[in-house]
Amino acid sequence: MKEKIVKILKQNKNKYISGEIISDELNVTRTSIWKYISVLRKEGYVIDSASRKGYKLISYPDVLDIEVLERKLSTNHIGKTIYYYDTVDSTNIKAKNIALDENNGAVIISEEQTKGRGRLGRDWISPKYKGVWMSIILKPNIPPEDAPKITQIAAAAVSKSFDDLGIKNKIKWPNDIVINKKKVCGILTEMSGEIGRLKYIVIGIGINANLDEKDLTDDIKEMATSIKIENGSIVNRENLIIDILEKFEYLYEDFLKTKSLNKTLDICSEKSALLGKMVYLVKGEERFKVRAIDLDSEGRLIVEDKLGNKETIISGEISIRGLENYV
Ligand code: BT5
Repeated sequence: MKEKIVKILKQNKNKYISGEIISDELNVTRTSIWKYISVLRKEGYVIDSASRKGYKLISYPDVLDIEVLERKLSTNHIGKTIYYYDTVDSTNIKAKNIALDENNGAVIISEEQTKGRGRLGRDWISPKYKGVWMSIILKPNIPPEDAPKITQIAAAAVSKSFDDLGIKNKIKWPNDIVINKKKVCGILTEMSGEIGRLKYIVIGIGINANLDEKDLTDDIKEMATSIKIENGSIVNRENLIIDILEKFEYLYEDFLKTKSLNKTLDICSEKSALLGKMVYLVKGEERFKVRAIDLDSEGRLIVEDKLGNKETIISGEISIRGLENYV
């Protein structure tokens, strides 16, 4: 019902439409229309009301149009089933709850997360209507230790989609996309399986698309930003999601077919914020100064210390920091 009222209000944007006309059209009482209008106002719709004239829609939040998204998406598997929510605890939690019974490629998208998670149990801020908070369920026939490769595929897909939308960005290995040295996107890969047998992988992608300064808490302000803050204009989230899912499918299918990450690694190397730079490797309380020199064929980071000793880093428990800034 709420959606139907919104539709009528949008058709009459900037002019008054009487409660009576709406209630006749939808066959409900004027009191219930009034109740729905109150709910909509709480959700961020600005609706003027005037006695004897009715309601006038002034502005509305940027709600995802999933029908448009589904219609435009031209993938074979990824996003063929989309679960769309107004609010959830975490799209990764939702995905894990249904993964065993779901098809490969199902996608969970929410306008808001109340318990969004980063790696190592960190919080992920996910304000309503402002970001891309989504998870993809995958059931590839690969060994569990290959799961981090899917993180690289997702990072490459997001980075290339940003490029296509004219958003300058870099990939900060293993799971961040940064703009002007600050993080706008994080990827959280989780899996379920036994030794040698993978049941499913959930790839969570969080993008600070249209967050404003006030949405970023003090503890993350130094390191985090949004596309809107950096570019000064609102991103169309539907287009962004479509582009990411299509690019992700292309790289993911290529990886399964060829058993090689080459296409992904070309992008990850070209767009790397780290390669060639001195960085800190942070392992718990310890940190080591090293130079990031390459990605190996498995998507792991190769670093070199000042004595020339090389080490290959797997993504797990490691964080990378720039010597002065986040990157
Ligand atoms: C990540 O963790 O980067 C993975 C984030 C994954 C989020 C998605 S949203 C959809 C899906 N459902 C979930 O519950 N999660 C996934 P990590 O590498 O631990 O990075 C966390 C750090 O990123 C923080 O400490 C901040 O410095 C920075 N950051 C940037 N934007 C942030 C935001 N919106 N909220 C919290 N931290 C943010």
